[in-house]
This record gives sequence, C-alpha cells and structure tokens, in this order.
Amino acid sequence: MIAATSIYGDIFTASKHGQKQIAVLIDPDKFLIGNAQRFIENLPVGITHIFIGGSTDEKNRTEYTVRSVKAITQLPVILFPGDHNQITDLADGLLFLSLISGRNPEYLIGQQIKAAEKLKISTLETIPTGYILIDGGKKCAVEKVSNTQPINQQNIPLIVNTALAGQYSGKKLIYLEAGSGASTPVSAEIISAVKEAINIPLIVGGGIRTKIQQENALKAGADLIVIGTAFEEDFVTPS
Ligand code: 1GP
Repeated sequence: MIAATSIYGDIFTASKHGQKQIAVLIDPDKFLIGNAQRFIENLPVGITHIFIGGSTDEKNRTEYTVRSVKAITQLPVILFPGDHNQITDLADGLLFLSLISGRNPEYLIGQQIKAAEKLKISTLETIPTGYILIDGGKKCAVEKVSNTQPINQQNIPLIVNTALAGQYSGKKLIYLEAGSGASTPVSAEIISAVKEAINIPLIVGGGIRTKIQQENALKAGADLIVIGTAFEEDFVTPS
C-alpha cells in the first residue's frame, strides 16, 4: 500500500491517472542563491517538483541551496544527488539512485552503502530509483564522473530490459537520462517502449528545452519530465 500523502504516493497516483508532472532541476554547483526568489517566481505554471543535485558539488553548496529554496517554495524539494555527500535532511525526499545502465559497482551499490548510515537516522523520504543513462549526443557529466557508458538510443531492447530489471529489483521509479545539456533528448520511441514495459512511474530528463520537446516526452509516456538547463539561463554563476 502506498501512502497517499508521500511524495512517491503522489507521483504514483498522478501516473496512474495520467496526470503529467514537471520537475525543475537546480544544480547547486551553478545556482546563484541570490537569484533564488526570482528563479522560483519566474517558474512557469505547472511545475510540480524541485529537484536539487548535480554530478558534482565541489563547493558543498547542496545543503545551503536546499535551505534557501525550501524557504521560498511549497513545492516538494527532492534530492537528485551525484554522490552520498549531497544528502541532506533539509530536503523532503531523495531519489536513491542506482546507475543501472552502467557497470561501475561504485554507482550501483558503493555510494548507496556510504549513504546508508545517514539514511538510517534521516527523515528523508527515500525513493529507490533505477537510473538509466542514454546517449544524448555528447559526453555528459554523469558519464565522466561515473566512468560508465551510456546506452545507444538505437538499442531499445537493452534499454527496456534494463528498466525492467530495475523494476524487478524493487526500484519504485525509472529515470531515463540523456545527460544535462544533451543535444538529443531521449527519443519518443524509447519512452513509449519503456512505459509500455514497466508498471512504475517513468521520469525522463536531459536536453528537454522546448515546449514541443516537453510535450513529445509526456505524450510518449513520461510521467514526470526534468528540466534543468532550459531554466538555468540568467540564474547561474558565470563559468
Ligand atoms: C539532468 O535530466 C536532467 O540530470 C536535466 O537535464 O539540464 O538538459 O535539462 P537538462
């Protein structure tokens, strides 16, 4: 039984009713806290979740970012961490990611073990998530940091079987990731094939910029799409 008031319960129920959801991803490495208020105020109608995280957090800004964002929004704030150091109790929930497209034990179970002690005493809602990296047309941060290979967009059977293996392993969400700033988002064909195969909610992100790309991903079967880069302009620290 899934509690109706939990973050996961809400995502699950929305998915069962065909209600589409959209998360904005904030990368603490790039986000300018001074702009947080304006950033949140300028978000378009229809945003349902704030994700916070990135492949790296070199300046240790995750907790500060979560605190600042939580102070100005009622939307659920969910951690999307690149490693166990980015976990903070100040958020509402945690995508407890396993990079199941990869073959690097550190991102399949190593980081999760490192997080376990903290999670045992945490109030965070922890949501087991099968994270599948798909080739988005350029080498992305996840690929570099995890030292794993993305799956080719043409290899739909492998993508579907990976998602199914995640579901059978007990993951509650599947996240198809083309990588932040991807030049090619996950194709509609992949999204519909995975959606048809699994019976848990499906998240899709990476390279979704335009309204048409958003609609394509949602129409193909994504229950929740994640948009980072497209909302970042004007709100990030100059690189
Ligand atoms: C990356 O899926 C997210 O982890 C969002 O990607 O920054 O390309 O929107 P973008």
